[in-house]
Amino acid sequence: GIPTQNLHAQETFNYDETKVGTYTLPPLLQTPDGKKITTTTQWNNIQRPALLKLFADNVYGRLPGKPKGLHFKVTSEDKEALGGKAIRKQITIYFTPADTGASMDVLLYLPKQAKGPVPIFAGLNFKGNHTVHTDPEIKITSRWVAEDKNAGITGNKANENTRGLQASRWVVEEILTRGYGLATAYYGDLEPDYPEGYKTGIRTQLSKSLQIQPNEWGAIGAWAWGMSRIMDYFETDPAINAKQVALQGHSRIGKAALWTGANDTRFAMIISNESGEGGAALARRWYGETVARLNSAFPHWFNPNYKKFNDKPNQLPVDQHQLLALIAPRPLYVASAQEDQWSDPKGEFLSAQAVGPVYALFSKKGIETPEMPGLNQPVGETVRYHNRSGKHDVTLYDWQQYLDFADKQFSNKQ
Ligand code: GTR
Repeated sequence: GIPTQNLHAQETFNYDETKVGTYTLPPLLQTPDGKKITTTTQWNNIQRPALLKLFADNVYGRLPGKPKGLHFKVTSEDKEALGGKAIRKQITIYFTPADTGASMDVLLYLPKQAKGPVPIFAGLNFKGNHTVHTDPEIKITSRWVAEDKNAGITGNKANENTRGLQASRWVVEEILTRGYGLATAYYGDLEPDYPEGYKTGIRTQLSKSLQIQPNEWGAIGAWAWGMSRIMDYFETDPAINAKQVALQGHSRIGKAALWTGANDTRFAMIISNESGEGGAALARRWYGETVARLNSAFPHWFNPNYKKFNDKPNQLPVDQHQLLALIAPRPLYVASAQEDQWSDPKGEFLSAQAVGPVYALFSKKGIETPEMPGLNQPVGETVRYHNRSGKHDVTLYDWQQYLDFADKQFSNKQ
C-alpha cells in the first residue's frame, strides 16, 4: 500500500486520531543489523552505543565532551537566603581556562536543614535565573532574552520587573521543604533560541576547543551539553549528592534533558515535562506537532540530517521510545498535559510504555498497563507517566509527582 506518511506530506500537524495511520516502531531489543539483545551486557555494550550513534547522526547531532580548562567560580553565597530557609549559591561555570568568554551562571538553593549531601533537582530555565523566584539577590541575566511584551521584556533585555516571572514553574520552597536542592541555569547562556543564535552561542564560541563544527550539533545539543557541565560542578560540591541528581526539562528543554540523560549516565533520574515531538512523543504517530513542523519552525534545534525525515518519519532509523530506553535502568518520568495536544500525550504515553522490555532486562518494571491512565493518575514503577489536566506548563501538581517519585527512587535519601 501507500506508506501512510505520503498521505500527509503537506500537513504539518494533525489533531484527528483517525488520521494517525499505522506504523511499526523500530525494535528495542534487536540491533540495526538484526542481532537479538537478551542481556544487560549486550544492551550496554552493543545496543546502547548503536542507538546513541543513530540519534546523534539523524536527530540531535554529536555531543562533545567536557572541555579542558572548565572551571567554576562561586560568585555569591548566602547561608540565610529565603528568610533563613535556604543556602543560596551562585556559580559561574567557565568553559575555557580564561575567566572571560563562554560561561554559564548557575543558581543553586540548598535546604538549610540538610545534615549531609543533598539530592538535587536540576534543569535549565527559559527566561533567566531571576525568573524562578522573587529573591532580590538573584543575578539578572545580561544575555539576549526573548521579547515578551506582556511581561515588559523589550529590546531582548531582562529587567528587575521580571523577577519571579516563572516562579510557578519552579516551586522552590516546596522542593526545599521536601529535602531537595534545586539548581538552574538560563538556557540562553548556551545558545540564544533563534535561528541565528548559534553565532553568539557556544556552538560557535567553542567550536575550536571542542573540535566540533556548529552544524554538527544543534541548539538542543548545546542545551543538553550545558546540563552535563552543571553535573561537572555538582561533582565538586560536597554539599551535593551527585549520585542523586534528577534532571528536569519542560518542552524544548525537555527534549534536551532527554538527550542529556541518554548520553550522560551520571544523572540518576530524568524527567520529561511535555517534551512532545523530538522529545518523548513517537515521531511515527502523525499527531500534534510533526517532524516537518518542528524543523520548519525551529531550523536551529536539530542536526541538519533530521530535516531529511520531515515528511517521512517512518523512515527514521530510530523513534523516540529508543531515546527513552537510553535512560534505562535509571528512573524516568514522562509527563503530559491534557490540553497540550500539540505535544501528543498519547504518543508520549505509548513511547514511555514501550520501553518496559528494556527495563525488564535490568529486572525493573516500567509501565505495565497498556491503556493510557485517567487524568491525574500517575502509573508505572521505574518508568512513570501522568497526564495532568490543564495546559502546556509546569505546575505544583507536576512537581509533587516528581518529588514523590524521587522519594521512592532515592530511598536512601538523607
Ligand atoms: C513549541 C514547539 C514545541 C515545544 C514548545 C516549547 O512552539 O512547537 O516543540 O518545544 O514550543 O518549548 O514550549
